[in-house]
Amino acid sequence: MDLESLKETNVERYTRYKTLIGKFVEKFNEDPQFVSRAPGRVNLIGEHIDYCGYSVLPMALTQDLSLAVRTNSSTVLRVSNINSAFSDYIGDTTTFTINSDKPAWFNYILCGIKGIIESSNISNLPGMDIMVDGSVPQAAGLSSSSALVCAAGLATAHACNCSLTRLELADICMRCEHYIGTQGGGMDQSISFLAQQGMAKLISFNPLRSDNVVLPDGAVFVVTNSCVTMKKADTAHFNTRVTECKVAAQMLASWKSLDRSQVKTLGDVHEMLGVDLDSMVKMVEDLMHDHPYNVGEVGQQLGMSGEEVKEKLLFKNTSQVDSFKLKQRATHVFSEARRVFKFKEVCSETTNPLVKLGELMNESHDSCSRLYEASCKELDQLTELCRKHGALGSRFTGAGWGGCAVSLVPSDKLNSFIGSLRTSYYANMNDDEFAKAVFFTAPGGGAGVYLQL
Ligand code: A2G
Repeated sequence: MDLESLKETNVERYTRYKTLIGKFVEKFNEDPQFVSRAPGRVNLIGEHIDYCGYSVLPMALTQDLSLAVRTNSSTVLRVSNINSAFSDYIGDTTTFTINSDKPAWFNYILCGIKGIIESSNISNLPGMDIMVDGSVPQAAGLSSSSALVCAAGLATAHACNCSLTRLELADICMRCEHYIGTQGGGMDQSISFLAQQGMAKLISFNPLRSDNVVLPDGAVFVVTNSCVTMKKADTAHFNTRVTECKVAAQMLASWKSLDRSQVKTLGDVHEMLGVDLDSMVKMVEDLMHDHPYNVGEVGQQLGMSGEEVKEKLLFKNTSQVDSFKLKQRATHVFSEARRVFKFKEVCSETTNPLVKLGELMNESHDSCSRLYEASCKELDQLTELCRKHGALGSRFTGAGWGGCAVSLVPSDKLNSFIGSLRTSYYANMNDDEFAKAVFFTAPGGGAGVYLQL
């Protein structure tokens, strides 16, 4: 699509891009050749299960990360952000390195570029000048970082004329974000590429696919920011949970005498046993004890020394972890996977689906908070308030430990819901801040490129 056609279809985005282009010209003294954009997402249900191989159910936001881009005749890579709080980056497309110890914002762009270089065997990537504008709230669980990876991956693919499908781009970007160090699943990058306007998506993995989910009428999904910021890559919380799930999968495989070399995720164990999810929940209940496992106990069961457990099952930033709540984490994963399928089923029911969807969302929050310990007191308080003020269901969305909640609110209660939150959780905010912290959007479309003609 060319940029000018946006004037007809999306004047707000068109105006925003005109400003972005203006900033590009100010910085680099030339027009950009194109703008690549990738949306953030709100996950409706299916939290912390994508990296265990299970399907999740997000929708894309209309907010996105947008990059104005021009290739240059050298190999110099210059990245700038219209928000001056983000420092400039200057590097070289042939020699740049990604810092995963304390990743600065532009490292997510480098991940996207590296992903395309490696997957498409590009040896002569030109230099690029890039100006970034983000409208996804940051460190809020709405996937602003993955949107940046995806927009950069798409820009690089476009700059190099690589013809890749959306599925291929999603697959490349979900892998290359691992260069940053967090071992996430592929939900964020997949919905960013595979989203379709007006649809939520059931995203499934191995192989990656997406199925449309039409959300029922009569209610809206409202996003509310807890205002507790959470940068996944800055703490070991996220990778600790990934580790616990990996260890739980190995332990279950060992108890069930499966070939452990074939088992990477809890989903693998499930698939190899060929039973249903109810049976998996029951199996965890029967086989695992409530108190945490330690490296010694894990090693004993798996026939490994403590050092081997650390080497084979832990990540760089979880190497000190010696307490694994395997029963709680595995119970969350299998029961959450069951809730995702139920949610999709209920979406197509005609009789009163909203109440059931709300219940599933509440159960999901409870499980994420109590069993997975990925919530925080502000998110627990906020979801509680949302229910009190009329939401049929409310849960945190994204990685957790801060960030946003998503609530299912009947349309006829929307005004009173927003009004009550304004005077309770958000009483200390001004109107501008409140408008950014609480919003609802219809499902947005996926990533794309606009040409500057
Ligand atoms: O937490 C993050 O958003 C993860 N994304 C995503 O894959 C998923 O695991 C989610 C929790 O459900 C990244 O790590 C990029």
